[in-house]
Amino acid sequence: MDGGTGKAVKLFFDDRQTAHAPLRELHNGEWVPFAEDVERPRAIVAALADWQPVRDFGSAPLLAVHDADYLAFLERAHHDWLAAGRSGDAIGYTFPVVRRRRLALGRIDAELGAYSYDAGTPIAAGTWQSAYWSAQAALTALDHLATSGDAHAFALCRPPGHHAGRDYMGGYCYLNNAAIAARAAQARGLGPVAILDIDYHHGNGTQDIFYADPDVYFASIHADPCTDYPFYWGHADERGEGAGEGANLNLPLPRGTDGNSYRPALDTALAAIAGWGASFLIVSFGADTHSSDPISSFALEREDYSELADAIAALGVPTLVLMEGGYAVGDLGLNVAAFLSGF
Ligand code: OKP
Ligand code: ZN
Repeated sequence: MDGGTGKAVKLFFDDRQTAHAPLRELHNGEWVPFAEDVERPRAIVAALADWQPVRDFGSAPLLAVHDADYLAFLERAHHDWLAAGRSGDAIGYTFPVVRRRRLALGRIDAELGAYSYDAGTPIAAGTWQSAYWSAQAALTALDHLATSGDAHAFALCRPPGHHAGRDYMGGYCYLNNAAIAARAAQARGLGPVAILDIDYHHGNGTQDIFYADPDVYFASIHADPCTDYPFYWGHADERGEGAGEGANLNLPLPRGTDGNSYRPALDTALAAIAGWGASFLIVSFGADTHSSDPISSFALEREDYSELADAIAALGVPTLVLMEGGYAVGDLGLNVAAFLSGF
């Protein structure tokens, strides 16, 4: 705990996270400018002072979550795309649905489909570099918590991570930063670890990674997947499986949810996390719950964010905050600052 000293939460970001700059994405049947734009991290960096350097913890912590063949694919995909005579961003268009075999196929288009579940996650020249340093930012912030005695830290993860699974990308996500940090926290003896996902969208990748795992609790508050991306995950009856049964909590909320109607869900999630006995918390924070978000439909306001953070901090466990979504670039910096001010 901070002990009421009021010192600011340490912030972690690396400029190589801006190398990732896809041009466009397929959205509701149209090509539109890529919403997960480099202006997002720039706006957050500009709104807050005193950023800390990111250290390189190598690929071992990534391999604790992701398959080696998937990581190798991410690293070479854009090169293979160019080698196939293409230009621009690598993007798939054929996916191995429904229940097709896992085949080792060489053609880049087949690989792009096999390692993703949507067409909203292009791979540009700088994608691997940015995804790698985004994960390292999370690991550096975790290391800070493990060694400093501080109770809270923030990694400006970008690209985000919560839609990425063990062997797939999706929803602007390539490496699951929260899962990578959770495994690293366990390895440092900081567990039991809980992940609280308060992005507008369900964190399907994080859910999948820990679905049968009794040692990481996952709670997510998000737009009802009956109406919103990612549709096929995030329903309230998904409670984990096998040994992980009961360690997954989905709290879907309707479009239009504002701060007042969001708060009971947060209290439910926090009570569940406390009851489960978490001693370390990772927050997947999305500011796309804000009323001004261009791709989302909740109605939280800036002042709600400091109250959410205040409630989370009241759990009294060390907490690593990781950035996920938030696309209202004009409001984003101040919304993130408001959230962090609540700790
Ligand atoms: C990422 B995060 C494709 C349409 C689907 C994906 C939304 C991903 C949100 N263009 N959009 O959770 O904020
Ligand atoms: Zn989101």
